Amino acid sequence: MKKSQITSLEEFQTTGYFLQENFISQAECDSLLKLIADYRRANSVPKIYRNVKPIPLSRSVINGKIIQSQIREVQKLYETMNQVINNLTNKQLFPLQDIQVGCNINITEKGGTYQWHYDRNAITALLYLNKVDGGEIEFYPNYRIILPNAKFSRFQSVIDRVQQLSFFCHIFGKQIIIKPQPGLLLVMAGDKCLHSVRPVTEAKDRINIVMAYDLPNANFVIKDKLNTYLYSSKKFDNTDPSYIMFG
Ligand SMILES: O=C(O)CCC(=O)C(=O)O
Ligand SMILES: [Fe+2]
Repeated sequence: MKKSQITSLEEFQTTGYFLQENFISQAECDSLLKLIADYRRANSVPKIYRNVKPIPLSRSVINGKIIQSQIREVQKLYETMNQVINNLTNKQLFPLQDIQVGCNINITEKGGTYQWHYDRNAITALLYLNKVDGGEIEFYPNYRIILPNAKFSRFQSVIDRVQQLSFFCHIFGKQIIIKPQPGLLLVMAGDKCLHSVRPVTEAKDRINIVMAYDLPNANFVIKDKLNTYLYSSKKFDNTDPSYIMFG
């Protein structure tokens, strides 16, 4: 292992996240932004709005199936990033089996936000392609009290709800706020790190690529409900899609 790799691994293991500025160059960001703009000129991109408190989910998304078949450069990036993630975590992780979810392009317009949540998967890499006013990601690394083998259970949902109360975060969490900038890479343990996106305050879209990795046998029992919630404009009942709720 290279020395820089060991340093990054230690940093990731102690802090629960990893940041690298200029992971890709401005020119590479521009070329990815152009591909995304070309796609958007020819296709409509669904906007997902879920009126949850205190921060709604309000963003448009190009899902992984489209990326795989039509935006090949982004798909290649998802695949090459896998090695970076494995070096950083010292684990053998893989792209998600659920292609729709594995790699996404999030487009957040003025006023848009992303609700407080944990990701379903173990490791998430966020690559920011541009700079906007507002739109900071706010997160609490390695914050979640996670139930072994019961990450999607009703009991886990109770723990998560308590931990998401703002006074709880302020007392027990370490708050990190990161402004998007072109080429910035943020890697986090997505299922342990509580995170949200603050409102974009200028009339320009915030654009980033979200890449998810996990063990090959990772099983997301909440998959169907959560996918409807995150990717379709269908109405959704009140139960939280991140958990299995009986009765
Ligand atoms: O856009 C971001 O900075 C975070 C997005 C996110 O958390 C997600 O898509 O799961
Ligand atoms: Fe997330």
